[in-house]
Amino acid sequence: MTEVREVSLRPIYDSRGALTVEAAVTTAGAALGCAGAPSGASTGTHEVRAWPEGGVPAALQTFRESVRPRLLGREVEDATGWDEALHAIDGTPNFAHLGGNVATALSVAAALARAKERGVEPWSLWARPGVDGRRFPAIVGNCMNGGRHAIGGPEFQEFHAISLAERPEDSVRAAVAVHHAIGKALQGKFPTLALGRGDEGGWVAPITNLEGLEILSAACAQVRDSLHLPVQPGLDLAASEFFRDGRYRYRDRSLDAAGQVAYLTELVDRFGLVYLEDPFAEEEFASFAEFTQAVGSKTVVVGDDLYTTDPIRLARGLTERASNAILIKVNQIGTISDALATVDAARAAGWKTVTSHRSGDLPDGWLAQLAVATGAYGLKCGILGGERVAKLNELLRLGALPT
Ligand code: 2PG
Ligand code: MG
Repeated sequence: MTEVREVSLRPIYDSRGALTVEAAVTTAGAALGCAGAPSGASTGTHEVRAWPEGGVPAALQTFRESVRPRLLGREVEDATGWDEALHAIDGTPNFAHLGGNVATALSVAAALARAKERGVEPWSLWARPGVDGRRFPAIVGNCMNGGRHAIGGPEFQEFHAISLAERPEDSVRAAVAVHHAIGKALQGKFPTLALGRGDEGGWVAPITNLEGLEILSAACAQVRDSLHLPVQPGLDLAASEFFRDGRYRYRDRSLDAAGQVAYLTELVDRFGLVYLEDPFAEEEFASFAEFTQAVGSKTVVVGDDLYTTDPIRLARGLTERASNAILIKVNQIGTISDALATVDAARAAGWKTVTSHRSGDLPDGWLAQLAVATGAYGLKCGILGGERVAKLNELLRLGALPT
């Protein structure tokens, strides 16, 4: 029995300079767990409310007045009880009173304090049945940014290196090498242009979707040849962002649902895409299902805005066979316990899970722990930039632990 002696919340800034919060939980045994809440730009409609009315200042006030007093003295070992208390204190179905980001920071901070108290790695507290901590996820590494994460880039939001080597030291090396190779390719293509990087640390350049795919697949091929490591191209389209009045609106074309299915099926074959996230808008379960039927045997089809880590939306996806994988973002649903319940439902159906950062994130490593704990297919955390590399470095640390 170890009780929570102190719990605090303070304002901090995320990688985009947006105000967010960091929670700190201290146990009676002086174990301290700290976690900040990340935040999205291309958020799904069905995510829990990130902040209450009044934003971060209101969230801090609510915490001081009505949350902290009800958390002090709780048993830190009772993970489920802690997360249930957050729901009970909030009293709404979507964390509208506390803010889902406050709940996320408090849920993760308590888990990290629990791990410290026990002297174990956090993954072992979150481990799903059959997970032993020695299987590591692929890196789903953002190399080029577009959409809402980059001004002047392509419509597709994220161009990924899917780095599939078994050992983190290999998968991270290959992902970083693809990022570097893309930088060189872009410098060659635009010798006089000042190139930039987007919200998730991927390159931004004035290129089309197809040019982006050509550069990405060439960089992956180059790294496969030089390092002899498995790395393949993938995409997060975040298609809700360019879906209006029933059509996917690109600069050079406008496609209905059937057109989008045909277009993406062709891209999968042409570029050997092994990963496609949110290829359709967030309510388009039928299009997802049609596409998964067509390419699901060779490609990981992932729902992000489609599911928002919500077990009810996942259940619909399972019934309709809308995809074969789900993205897991803790702050889409609010607590670690809720996220793990969704992971369990996906795993029970044989679906893959991908543990994901947000476009506004923090230099914390716990996401890598969660990916390992849940036997995730992928850790989606970007590649370069302090808040991205922090997660890769945590994975490297876990990979280097003695067996
Ligand atoms: C996504 C995420 C992270 P955001 O769409 O998958 O890459 O972006 O955090 O802006 O929702
Ligand atoms: Mg996404």
